[in-house]
Amino acid sequence: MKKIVRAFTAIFIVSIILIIWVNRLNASEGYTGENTITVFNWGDYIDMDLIKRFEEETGITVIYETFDSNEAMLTKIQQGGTSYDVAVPSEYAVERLKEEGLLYPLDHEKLPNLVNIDERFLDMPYDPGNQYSVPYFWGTVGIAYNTRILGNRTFESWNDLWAPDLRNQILLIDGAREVMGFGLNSLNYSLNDKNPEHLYEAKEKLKKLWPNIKAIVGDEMKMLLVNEEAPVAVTWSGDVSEAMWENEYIDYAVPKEGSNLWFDTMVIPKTADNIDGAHKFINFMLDAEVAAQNTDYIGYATPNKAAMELLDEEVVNDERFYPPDEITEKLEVYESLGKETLALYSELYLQFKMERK
Ligand code: SPD
Repeated sequence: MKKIVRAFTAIFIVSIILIIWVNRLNASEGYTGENTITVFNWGDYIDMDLIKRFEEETGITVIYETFDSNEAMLTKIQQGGTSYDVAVPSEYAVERLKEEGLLYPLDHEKLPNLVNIDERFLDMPYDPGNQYSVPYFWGTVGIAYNTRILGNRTFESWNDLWAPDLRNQILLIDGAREVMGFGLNSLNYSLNDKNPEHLYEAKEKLKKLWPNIKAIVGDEMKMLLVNEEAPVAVTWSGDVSEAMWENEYIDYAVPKEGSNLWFDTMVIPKTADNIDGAHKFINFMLDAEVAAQNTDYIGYATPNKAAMELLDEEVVNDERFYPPDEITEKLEVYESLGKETLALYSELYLQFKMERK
């Protein structure tokens, strides 16, 4: 009997030591105790079945929140009220978060699937060595147009949008950088221009576009294009490629004056509670099969080379949405403009929105 009691006591003591050791290990890796992560992404930008699959495979519960602009996302992270473990900023917002010390460096050892990303999209100027970010989707800003309604009409220049016969025919994506950007491009200025006079000139030119603007919209853009609510739209390439699956008359062009080449990325903000869980999530999204399913669902261009091999050739060979280097080289990536200039872009964009007659 004494032997049994001794054996139970030994097992009990070993169990207690193990529990303490595991708890310490978890604490050092950023676990919260509750095994959850909070993911902060653009609206309509993930196949929710993949969230379910991640939860089943890892036992980590995902709390999922969305935003509709980099500026809104930046404000939330700067305020620090919520423990976001993974966020999906675009490149210029990554630079901004880095400048403000609001990102954790990524542990590449925990991201073995990073090898799946095409080298073209690694080590970019906004994040050398991918110290803080890994690419999620990429694309351009351009003009979507409906050939059933508009016939053979083409959109080679941003200035084509100001044509008088397009009255009440145009949708704009609701983004300060996007709208101010094409306003600047239409005047042959850079979409990273910091000269307040040029910015004001762009705003005044955009004001003259109001008679042609039907609405400024967000995630509903795809649905509005599919339903032919308007025959022309300025929006992100991915929205258009997705809309084209459901409406064969939609086409897409990047105007000759130039446009924006953008990259959305996954990062771990300083607000994170579960750094290990965040790495697991990012690595999961980088898996070839997962990224292919996500791309199939979202319709945006994936930077995941291994996933591209699993996708329909027709999709990944479509140069409108997977433009080659000789086209992307002519486009501009948004730069982090600094607090004051970014505030001026937002202020002028707001003024433009309020100037509807
Ligand atoms: N509905 C998801 C939209 C995400 C688009 N991100 C593009 C950002 C370009 N700066």
